[in-house]
Amino acid sequence: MIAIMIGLMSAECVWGFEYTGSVTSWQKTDQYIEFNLSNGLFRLYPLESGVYRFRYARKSFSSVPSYAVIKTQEKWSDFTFQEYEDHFLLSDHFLTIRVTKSPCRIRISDKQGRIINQDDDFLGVAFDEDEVRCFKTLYPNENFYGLGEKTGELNKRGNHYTMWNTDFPAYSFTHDPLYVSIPFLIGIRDQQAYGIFFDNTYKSTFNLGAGSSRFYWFGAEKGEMDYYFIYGPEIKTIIKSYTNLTGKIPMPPMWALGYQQSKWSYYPDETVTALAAKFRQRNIPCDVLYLDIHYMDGYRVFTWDPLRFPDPKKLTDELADQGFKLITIIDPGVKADSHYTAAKEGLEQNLFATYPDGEVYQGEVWPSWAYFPDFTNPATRDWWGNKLNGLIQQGVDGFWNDMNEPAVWGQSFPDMVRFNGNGYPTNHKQIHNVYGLEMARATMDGIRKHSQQRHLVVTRAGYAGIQRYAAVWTGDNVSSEDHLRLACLMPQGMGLSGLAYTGSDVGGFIGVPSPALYVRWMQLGVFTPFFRGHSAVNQQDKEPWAFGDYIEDIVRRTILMRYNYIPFLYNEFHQSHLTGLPIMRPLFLNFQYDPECYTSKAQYQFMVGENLLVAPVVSEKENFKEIYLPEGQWLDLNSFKVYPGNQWISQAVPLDKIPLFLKAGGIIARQSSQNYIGERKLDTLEFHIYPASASDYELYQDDGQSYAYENGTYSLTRIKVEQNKTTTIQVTEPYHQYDTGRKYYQFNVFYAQSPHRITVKNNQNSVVLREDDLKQGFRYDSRSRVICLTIPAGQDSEIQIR
Ligand code: MIG
Repeated sequence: MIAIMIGLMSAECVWGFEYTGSVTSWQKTDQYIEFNLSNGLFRLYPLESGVYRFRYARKSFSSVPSYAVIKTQEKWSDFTFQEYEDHFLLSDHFLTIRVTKSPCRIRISDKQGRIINQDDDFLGVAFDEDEVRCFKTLYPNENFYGLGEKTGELNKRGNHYTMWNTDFPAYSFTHDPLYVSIPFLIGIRDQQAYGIFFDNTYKSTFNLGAGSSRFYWFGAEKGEMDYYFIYGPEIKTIIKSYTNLTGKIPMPPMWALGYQQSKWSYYPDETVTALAAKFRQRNIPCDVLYLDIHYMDGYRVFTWDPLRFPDPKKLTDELADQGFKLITIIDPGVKADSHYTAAKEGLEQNLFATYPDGEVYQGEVWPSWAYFPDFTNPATRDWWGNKLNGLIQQGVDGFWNDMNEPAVWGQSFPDMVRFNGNGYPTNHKQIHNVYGLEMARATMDGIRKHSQQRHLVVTRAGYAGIQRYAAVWTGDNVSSEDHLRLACLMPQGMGLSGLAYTGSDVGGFIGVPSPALYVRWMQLGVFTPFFRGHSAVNQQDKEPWAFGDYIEDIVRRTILMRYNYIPFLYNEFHQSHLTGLPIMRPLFLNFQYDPECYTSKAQYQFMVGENLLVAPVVSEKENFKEIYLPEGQWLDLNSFKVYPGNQWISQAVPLDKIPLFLKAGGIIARQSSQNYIGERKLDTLEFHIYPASASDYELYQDDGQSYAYENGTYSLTRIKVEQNKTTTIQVTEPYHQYDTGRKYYQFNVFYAQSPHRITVKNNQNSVVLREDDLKQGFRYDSRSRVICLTIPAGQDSEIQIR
């Protein structure tokens, strides 16, 4: 009894859980402040204003480098640190971190003294054998977002999540876990946000108030309690900081923004060329075709089935002639076959994961028994990249990494299987969640080494940082309304978690969509970064023409629309590449202080970039959609009606309609549609403008295929709009190291009444435009109230409308 009392008092060990105890001594180094605790160690790393790393261990800190964090710690000392009698205070520009001595607990407040986040007073950081946990006070009005690829509503409060990459086909609306683990969380209270990134690759848990209203906690079955706290209060600031740590998306090839068609599986080669021809005959745009596992010789990676695909280079050449790219699936498992080159090489060079006694591990997957490349071994990654080069030389344009959780039949890759761990030998427990990340890394490194052209990598599994290498698709979904809704929600949640390039199997992987479900999914796909139709084996066809002429016609126009938006979307990808912000965004990311944007109903709408609001119909039956318009004025791009914001409106949604709204001040670059990206040189770039008092837009362009942009070969076009009595539009080209080949700018300006006079000035002259003369003038469409005028590109100009 006495012993228990003492245990409780000192709060170090209570019935199994051990707590970190009290600060016994401390010291400050260049990089961190280290506290010796009565029952553990604690290091606090100040990284930059508002960003701190908290690290706890029982006895010693591990030296294993992070798989996720690529940013090295910079010298930063713009903070003060002081010891007081019973606590320490660390203060920077935004925050005060209070570290109490006994017990050692953290409390983080802003400069107004408002508590942002704090440890549970009693529980704090705890260990139970190998297990580590951190308990945080849970506030009644606190909600949680992020966590990467998670099902259910965007708000994760009240639920319990596991991070353990799992192949779970036909998952339900709330199933957990799935293929990807992103242990990054955004907490929001009173519309003020902070982020926590728990960088631990072992199986981990986020309990966000499931079963307790006192605390939320995150922890892992092993490893360190190692987390980054990122102060907002802007959600955007948090995502930028988080992706500063873990990386941003690379610029994809521009064709990767086009429509992509997949199926398990298209074969033989004539089926693939016929499929390509069908898209062209029917004038349905498409850029990429996929080969699923049947293209290989007995599921052996890096090989082709000699009967189905006797001449791969001929196939890729023929596809290239028709404007198609080809992506092949690449699974990690290497068939255990003594006559197979890849297996022989891997064994000879010790590139596969092994049992602790040195025997090479075999797991059963598509090729039957297979070896698993140890992608945490640099030599394996190098070898893998060289193997991929064979396919690159055959004209393959990208790789689709599947089964890289890693999945094996039976879903139980043995715990004790050994991995190199990039020089820190370890086992599957620690590696499981980063296996897909390291495979994608090997793939991207191989591409960069062997080709001057950008290729696309698509992955199913991943860990924090996967955005650096690959687009992520949401795996084996179902042709159902629930999954249409998930296809809207999951990419939004992933976008909050650093994964900007995401999408779902359009139409659903398993099952048969109703025609209406298929159309609605396509419409959502147009505004989802990764836009690919896919289908499981032995299903009814799901290509755009599979549902009859009427549906085909709607789907054609839907996909054409995607192609109209390519300049805008490509620019959004570039923005994301620079900032880490998502392309497809929950409303509350742009309108953080509007409570309505957090409602369940509003989560079935999203923003693309800053000003385009998309309200996809996520039902196969409904004829009306209620749409929330946040603050500002909104131009309905279907009816050209203007709506004031801060209200819900209801709209009829006939099957061919995608509700779309442009915010006042919004500027969008578009172009005419094509059958595929780069089909012809488009000499006109369109700007669609809804003028507000003042707004601007910068459009980034490059060749869309090489890495020349990294050395400055790109161009920027800037549009500045001001509206008072006159509407002035300035277009400048402040940077043009890349020749866009653009001859004209076409401006489409929403203007409430017929304009009196429009003048265009450039360096040489000033011209008054005539109405209804598209060459020397403008046209005003009194129905849509849009002025359309075209001016030569390649020079700075100013348009004045009165
Ligand atoms: O065990 O390659 O998620 O897209 O078509 C199934 C066959 C393996 C799962 C992927 C799916 C792909 C399928 N794969």
